[in-house]
Order: sequence, then C-alpha cells, then structure tokens
Amino acid sequence: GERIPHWLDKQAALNPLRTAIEITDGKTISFSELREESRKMAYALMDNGVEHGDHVAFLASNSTMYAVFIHAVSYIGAVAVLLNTRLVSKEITYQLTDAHVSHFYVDGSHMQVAMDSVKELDLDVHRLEHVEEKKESAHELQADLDLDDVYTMMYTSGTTGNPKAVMHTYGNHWHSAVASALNLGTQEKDKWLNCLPLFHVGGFSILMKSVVYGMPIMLLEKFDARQVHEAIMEKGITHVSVVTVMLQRLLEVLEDGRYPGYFRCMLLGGGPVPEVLLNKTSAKGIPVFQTYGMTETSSQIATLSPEFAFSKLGSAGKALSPAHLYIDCTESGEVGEIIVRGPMVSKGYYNRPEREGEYLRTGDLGFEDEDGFLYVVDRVKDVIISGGENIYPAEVESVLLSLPGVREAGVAGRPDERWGEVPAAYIVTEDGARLTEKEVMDWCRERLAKYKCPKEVHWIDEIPRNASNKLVRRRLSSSSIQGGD
Ligand code: S0N
Ligand code: AMP
Ligand code: MG
Ligand code: MG
Repeated sequence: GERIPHWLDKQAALNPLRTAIEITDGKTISFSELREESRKMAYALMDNGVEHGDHVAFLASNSTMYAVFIHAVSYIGAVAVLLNTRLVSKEITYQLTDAHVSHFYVDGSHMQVAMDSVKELDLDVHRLEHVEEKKESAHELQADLDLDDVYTMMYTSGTTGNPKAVMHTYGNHWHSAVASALNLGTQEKDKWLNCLPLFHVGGFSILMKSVVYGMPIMLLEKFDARQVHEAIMEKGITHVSVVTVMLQRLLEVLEDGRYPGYFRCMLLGGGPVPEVLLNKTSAKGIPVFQTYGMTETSSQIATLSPEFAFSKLGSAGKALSPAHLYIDCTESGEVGEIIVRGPMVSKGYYNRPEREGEYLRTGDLGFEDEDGFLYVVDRVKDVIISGGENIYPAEVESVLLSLPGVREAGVAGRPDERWGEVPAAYIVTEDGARLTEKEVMDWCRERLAKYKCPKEVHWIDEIPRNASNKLVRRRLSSSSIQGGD
C-alpha cells in the first residue's frame, strides 16, 4: 500500500520542541522526546521478541507511557490489541485468545487481572514499567508507515454475543485525523484535552490527532469533572472530547459560570444525547459539536460544523469531507439505517468474514433534514449504551444462560438518569429451581465487567418471542409485568 514517513519522526523533525503531551501536574514531553522514548521502547520490545505483524495486547490506564507504547508498536509495525481496563479476567482471556495475541504488556495497576487472565494460556505478562528501554539494538525500526497495514484492534461486540476485534489501519487513523481537522480547523494554540480512556477509539483518536497535526494534548489518567473543568478554565484547553455523562457532570461543576472564549470545541459523541442537555449547554454558550461515529469508523464520521453549532442543535452534522453517509429509506427525510463509506471505515473484524461491499451498515437509525443534516434517533442493533460503554444483550444473556437453574434469559436496556441506559435481566427459571437475585448478580460479576452486569433481575414466566421464535428484547419490559416477582 501507500507509504508515508513515520508520523512521529515527522513531528519530531517539524516541531521538535513543541509539547506533545502534557499531564495534569504540569509535566510535559515534547515531540522529539516522545520520539526518543518511543524508539527506545520499540527496541526493548523487539529485544523481547516482538516482531512486525505480531499482535501485542495492552492493558493500561491513560498515561504518557500509553502513548510511548502505542508509538513503539508503530515503529515495529506490530499490531496493538487495546484492552478495556474494566473487563474481568475471563473477558480478557477471551480477547487474548480470539485476537491471537503473542505478547502481553500491562501497567502495574492491572497486573493481577492480567495474571488471572493468562492462567490457562501460553502467554507471559510483561509489566510495562519494568521494560528496560534500549538506546539501540540490532533491530531496525520502520521509517515509513504503510497506510494499509493494520495498526490497532479494539473490541466491540457482535449481535451473536461474542466480542469481535475491529481492525484499524494506519490509513484509517490518518484519514480520521485529517477529516476532523478539515471540519474543525487547526490553529496554532490548539490543545486538546483527553479524558476518555485510550483503549476506545474516541480517546485513541486524540493521540492520533496529536501526532498527525503536531498538536499538544493534555492527558488525564481518568475522567474527573473538577479536573476537566479546571483544565478548561485555567490551562488553555481549546478542545475536549466527551460522552454525555461527562458533559452532564461538567455542567454541575460549571454552575452559572462560563468557559473562556478560546475554548472552541466540546466534541460530544459515543451515544445518544438528550435534547435537554443540549438546550442547557447552548444557553451557557458552550460550543458543543455533536459527533456521530463508532469504533468501526475510527471515531468521527459525521460531525456538526462550527457554523451550525447552535442553529442545528441536536444534529450530528454531515459526513466529514472524505466520507459518504446515506440513510436507507425510500423517501427523503424518512428514518432509516445509517450507511457509511470512507477511508476511516475499518475493513472489518479480525478473523471474521469480510464485509461485502464498500458500505458499512451501522445498525443505527437516523434521518436527514431538508438541509442534509443527520439526526441519529435510534438503533436497529440491540446494543445498550451505558455511560459511553456498549453492552451487548446477547453477551450478558449467554452468561445468564450458563447459570444452573436458568432456563431462558433476556436482557434489555432501561432508561437510567445517571448512565443513560442500564441493562436489566429477565429470567425464566427451570421448574423447581430457586435462584436469588444475589446468585445471579454474583455469577455475572465474576464473568462480566461491572457495567455489563444487570442492575435488576425480573423473574418472568415466559420470554417474548416472535413468530420465528426469536427473542424480542423490546418486549421484555412489558412481559415482566405479566410475570410479576
Ligand atoms: C463516564 C466514565 C468516566 C464513568 O466512569 P467513572 O465515573 O470514572 O467511574 P469509576 O470511578 O471508574 O467507577 C465508579 C462506578 O461507576 C461504574 N461505572 C463506570 N463506568 C460506567 C459505565 N459506563 N456504565 C455503568 N457503570 C459505570 C463502575 O463500575 C463503578 O461502580 P461501583 O461504584 O458500583 O463499583 C466512564 O464510564 C467512561 O470513561 N466512559 C466513556 C467510555 C468511552 O470512551 N466511550 C466512547 C466509546 N466510543 C467511541 O470511542 C466511538 C465514538 C467516538 O469516537 C467519540 C466518543 C466521544 C467523543 C468523541 C468521539 C469521536 O468521534 O472523536
Ligand atoms: P462504539 O461501538 O463504542 O464505538 O459505539 C458507537 C455507537 O454509539 C454507534 O453505533 C451509535 O449507536 C452510538 N452513537 C455514537 N454517536 C452517536 C450520536 N451522536 N448519537 C446517537 N448515538 C451515537
Ligand atoms: Mg514473535
Ligand atoms: Mg464499543
């Protein structure tokens, strides 16, 4: 495929002294330092046996080291398999196996869960802090990036219940970063705050924007409303990416205050956005840009542009420059499935059948208004989005079904003030089985990340099914009333 100079070499040459990453205590690392560190890390990883094309799993909280690791992987041409830090060991075991991971790096705070996850695998856990960086080595680093090479894999879940890895090439990330810049523009003083986890594409894309634009970012270890607030008020932040629950918490801190005039973009995505929230933010003059995208599109694919931030409130804008977006409907203005195409769209899932055709069916429902602005209204796919984390009912159901005494199980989202939506379980027990809610919860907690665990259990007599005997999750909440507790 087409090759470009390694993007970090490029920034280290163009803007060596410019800050690449700032962390909250004021510590910074410049592009030339980041390059040095990343190359030393790359040599060390290669000396540990990591080779071009190897799948290297990574489980860590946000830190400068995360960025160093990510760039080191790109100097080797290996593939980074980024793991969600909220997963339990059984879920990690599945992903390590499914992704054919040959090397596993972890930060200190995730050693225990990592060790548990490899108990039955032929895989070592390496603690990243203990990797001794190498100034040089017999190995050669990549001077170019091949835009068609796969760089990252991030798990998302399938409708069947098993998570699958979305593959992103360098080209996907490159085009995503460039497309975003063409929409939002870049300015000398830009500084993007990252408070999203780096293992999801929304956070990861900020690292990519940094190295593609030569833009400083501020990195938080985790989201903290007060810290984000202070960074926006006092640290020259111009952009921040958030999910709905983060924005809600930020508003509580802001109270009657105003953000500084140079703060020009609150990029809001990852899930539905309540209209009342947008009304509040616009009343406070907060430049919120709703964006629509997903892991499969390497982050943004449609975003409201600055010009329309207030006049098209509620819209996720239009497809970014290199992308196509259309609605699968018969008449314009109708609601239909959102279909997309573009150079930021992933080729597909690792080790799964290839997608047929260029277009990706997103599983989301939307419509375009008379000016062509996208409104995302619902989903066809049965995913629950809780605080920006996706929960696939089928995955939770299969855990419930594996519990002795459970005959049938269904999982559906219910509205939640704090998280937007949370999962609720509906269970039909085997005749004579006596299960308690606590037994169900404990069973889930051991097998699923906490955010995926049902927040309530309803005991029902029958699972709602359609004529072809398929579970109808949307009818679950009403069937609970029939059954009673
Ligand atoms: C919202 C977050 C920060 C909440 O986590 P918090 O407050 O730090 O919780 P903890 O202190 O860790 O735990 C406290 C209790 O809360 C439970 N919990 C945590 N998170 C959730 C959750 N999501 N749902 C339900 N419960 C949760 C904990 O289990 C704990 O429980 P107890 O007290 O009982 O032990 C955090 O959830 C978070 O970071 N969410 C966002 C994740 C994310 O990045 N989502 C986006 C994924 N999608 C994409 O990346 C594609 C879209 C995209 O690219 C994008 C997205 C946003 C903005 C821009 C873009 C873009 O296109 O560029
Ligand atoms: P993920 O797979 O975690 O990347 O989540 C992407 C999903 O979040 C999309 O498929 C949508 O269902 C949802 N989503 C993203 N952006 C929006 C938006 N602006 N409005 C409504 N839902 C969204
Ligand atoms: Mg090897
Ligand atoms: Mg996801």
